Amino acid sequence: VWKDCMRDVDTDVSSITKSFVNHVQTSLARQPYNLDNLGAYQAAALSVRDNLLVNWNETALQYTRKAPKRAYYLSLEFLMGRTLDNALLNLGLKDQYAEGVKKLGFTMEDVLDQERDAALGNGGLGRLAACYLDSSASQELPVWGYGLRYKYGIFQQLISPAGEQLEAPDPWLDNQNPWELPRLDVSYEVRFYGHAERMNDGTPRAMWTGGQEVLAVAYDVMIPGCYTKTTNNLRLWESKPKRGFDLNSFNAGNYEAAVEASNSAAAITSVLYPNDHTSFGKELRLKQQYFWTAASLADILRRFKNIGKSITEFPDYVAIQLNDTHPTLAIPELMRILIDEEDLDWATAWKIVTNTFFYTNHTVLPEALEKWPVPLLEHLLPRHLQIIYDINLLFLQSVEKKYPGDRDRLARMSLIEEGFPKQVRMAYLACIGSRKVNGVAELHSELVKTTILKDFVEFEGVSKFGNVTNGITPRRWLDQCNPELSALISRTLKVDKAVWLKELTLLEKLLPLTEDAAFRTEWAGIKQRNKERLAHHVQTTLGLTINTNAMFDVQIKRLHEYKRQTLNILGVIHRYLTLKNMSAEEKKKVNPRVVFFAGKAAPAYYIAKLTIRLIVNVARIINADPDTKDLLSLYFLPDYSVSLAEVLIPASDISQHISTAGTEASGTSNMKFCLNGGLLLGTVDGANIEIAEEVGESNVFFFGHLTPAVEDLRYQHTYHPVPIEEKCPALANVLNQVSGGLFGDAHVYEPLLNTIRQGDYYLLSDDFDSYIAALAMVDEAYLDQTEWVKKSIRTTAKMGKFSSDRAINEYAESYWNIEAQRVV
Ligand code: 26W
Repeated sequence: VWKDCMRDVDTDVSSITKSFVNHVQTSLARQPYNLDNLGAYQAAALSVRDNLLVNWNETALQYTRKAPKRAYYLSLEFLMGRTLDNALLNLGLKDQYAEGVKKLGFTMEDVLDQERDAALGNGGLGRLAACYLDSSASQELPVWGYGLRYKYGIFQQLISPAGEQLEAPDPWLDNQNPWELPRLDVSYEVRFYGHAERMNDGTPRAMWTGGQEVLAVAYDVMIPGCYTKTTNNLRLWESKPKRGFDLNSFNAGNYEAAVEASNSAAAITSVLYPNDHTSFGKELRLKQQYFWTAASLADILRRFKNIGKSITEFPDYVAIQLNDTHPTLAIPELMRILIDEEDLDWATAWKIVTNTFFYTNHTVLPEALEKWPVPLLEHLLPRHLQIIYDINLLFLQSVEKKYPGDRDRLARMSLIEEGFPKQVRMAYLACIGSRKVNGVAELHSELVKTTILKDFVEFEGVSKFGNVTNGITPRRWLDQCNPELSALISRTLKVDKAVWLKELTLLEKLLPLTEDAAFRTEWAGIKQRNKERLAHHVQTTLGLTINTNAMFDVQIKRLHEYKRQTLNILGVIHRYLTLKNMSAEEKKKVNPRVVFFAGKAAPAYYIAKLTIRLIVNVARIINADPDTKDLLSLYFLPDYSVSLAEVLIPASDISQHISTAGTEASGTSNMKFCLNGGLLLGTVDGANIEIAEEVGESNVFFFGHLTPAVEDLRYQHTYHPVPIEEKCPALANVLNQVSGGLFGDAHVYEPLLNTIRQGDYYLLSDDFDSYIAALAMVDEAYLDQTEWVKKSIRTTAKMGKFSSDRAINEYAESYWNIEAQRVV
C-alpha cells in the first residue's frame, strides 16, 4: 500500500497546475481568484518543493542503505540567493512551470521576482559554498552542508542623500521560507561556560559540567542536482533555549531573568556577522562558531554510529571540510568527544581527528586571520582550551625534537601567541589538526606555503599542502542568468545543455565560430539585450535611464581597500577631467562608457564607506554634466546581492578585478563575467592568472606590479617616500581635484585620500599609470567590434576549467576520497 501511494515527480503541465491550485487552496488557504504574485510564487514554490522532496527522500534512503563515505562542508556562510528558478532548471521543469503559471494568469518573471534572496553570507567565501553544494549534488556526490540559520542575513544597504551607506536589517524569513523543513525531532544540547576538571586517573579525560545549555534545532534545505535525482541536504542550526523559560526564576517572581535566559539562547543564531577580512574577537561570534560545530559534529557522529562500525573507522566514512578557520573548534570538539565520551587514548583520538578534517584557507591578509583571546576561550569553553593547550604541548615537543634549541621557531609555531592577552592562532590549529590544507588558486596556494604557513610546510612536508582553484556553477552563472546565451550554445554545439552544463570544457567547441560572422552577430545581439535588460532593471528600480549604446564597465564586490575600488573611481575622475579638456572634434572619437559599481562595506569600515560616498558624489556631478554625460556616466547600484549579480554579469563588456598583486586569494566573479563573454581588466592576481592562462594573455587586459615587487614597494613607501606630485602627477591631479571640492564635501574625503598620500599600503600610486594605460587599451580594443566579439567568444569558450564541478571533483578525489552515488 505504501509503495502504491508514493508520489512521483510531476512533469506534465496539467499535474503541475493541479498541484499549484491545490497549494493555493490548502497550504496557503487562499482563493485562487484573487491571488497576487506573492501568492503565486508561494504556490509554485510549494509545488516544486513537493517534487524536490521526493528526490530528497530517495537520496537520503540510498545513502543510508549503502553507507558510502560522506563529506561534510562546514561553512559559517551559504550565500544561496534565490532557489525557485534554479530548482526548476535543475529539475528540467522550467518550461512546464512557465506554461502552467501562464495558464493561471501569471508570468514566470513576475513569479520568480517575488522570492527574497537567502543571503546568509558576506561575499566570495559564502557564494563559493553555495556553488559547491550545487556541484556536489549535480556530480551525485554524498556531500552535506552544515551552517547556521541566521534570522537576519547580510544587512540591506541603503544610500543616504549624502551618499552614505546605511544599514537596515534583512528579515528574510518574514514571508516564510518554502525551501526549508524544520526538523524539530533533530536537536542537540550545546554547553557553554561551566567548569572543566581533569580526571587525573591516568587517562586524558576530563569532566565538563555546569554553565549554560542551549538547544540546536535542525532546519533542512533541499539541494537539487542538475538533471539527476540526487538531492542533497544543507542542514542549518537554529538556537533555542533548552527550556523556554527558567521556571525557577519565573516562580521566584524574577520574570526578567527568565525571559533573559531565553533571549540569550535565541541570540546565538539571530544575525550573520557582516565583516569579511577582519576578526574582532567578539564573544557572540565565538558562541556561534562553537554552537554550530558542536551540533554538526554530534549529528555526524550519530549518523556514523548508525552504521555500526568501530569509532576508529570514523575517517573511512567521514571527511569534514573546514571552510576557512571559522569551524576550527571542531578539532578540539572531536578530541573532547573521543576522549571524554568515547574514552579513547590521546594518540588514537588525534589520529582519527587528523584523518578526518581538511582545511581551506581563503585569505593571507593578516587582519583576516582569526585569533581568539585565551581568557575568552577559558571562560566560554574551558574544556576546549585545555585540549588546545595539550595539542600545543605535544606539537611543540615534536617541533623541538626536530629542531633542538630553536626557540624562535617554537615561538613562531606555537598555537598560542604571546601578548596581552594571549591569543589562539586558529589557522595553525586548523593546519595541524587536518589531513590536508589547500588554498583557492595557484598563486594563493603558493603564498600560503611561503608566508603564513611556511614553518608548517618545512615541518610537516610539502605534500600536505595543495591547491584547488575555485570554481563557479555554470547552472546559475550561465544557464539561469543568461538563458539566451545558454540556448545559443546548445543550438550551435548541437549538444543538449544537460550535457555541456556538466562537461563545461565542451565550450571549447565554440572556438571555430569566432570566424563565423553570423554567429558573431548573434553573440553580440545577446550581449546587447542583456545590457538592455540591466538598463530596464535600473529604470524600474531606481528610475534612472542608462545609455545602452555604451561600453558597460563593471566592478561589483565587497568594498575593501585591497580590492581597490578607489583606484577605479580615481580612474573615472581622470577620464572625466580628460574629457572636459577635449575639443568637440576629439570627443567624436571617444567611445561612450557606463561605469557600474555595487558592493557593501562592513558597517564599521570607515574608509570603505568613504569610498562609496565618493563614488555616489562623483556620479552625481558627472551624470549631470552636459559636456560629458553622453560619453561617461557612472552608477552605484545599492544593495548588491546574488540576484543583482545575475542581471549585472551578463550585461558586462569589461569587468574590473584590480586588487593589489598577492592580496585577492582567487576571486570568483572574474570567472562569472568571463563565462558570460565579458572581458577582464585586472591585475596579475588570484584566479585572474589562471583565467589568462586559459584564454590567452591577448584576450585579457593586465596591468600593475607583480606580487614579488609588492614587499619592496611597501618598503620604499615607508623608508624612502616620494611625494605623489613627483611620482605620479596624473594621480596627484585627481586627488587635488577631489580635495578642492569638485565633488562637494571637500574635507570629507581627506581620510580616504590620505591613505594614498601617506603610506599607500595598497600601492595605488605605483599602479595608477599602468591602470590608465590599460583602460586606454580597452577603449582602443572596443573600437574594433569584430575583434572584440571574437575575444568575447574565445573567453567563454575557454572557461571550462572554472566549473565548480571540476573543483568539487578534485576535493572528492584528492582530499575526501568519496565516490559518486547514483540514485535510481
Ligand atoms: C573573521 C572575519 C572573516 C570573515 C570572512 C575573515 C575572512 C573571511 C573570508 C575568508 C573572506 C573571503 O570571503 N575570502 C574570499 O574567498 C573567496 C572564495 O575562496 C575568494 O575567491 C576571495 O578571493 C577571498 O577574498
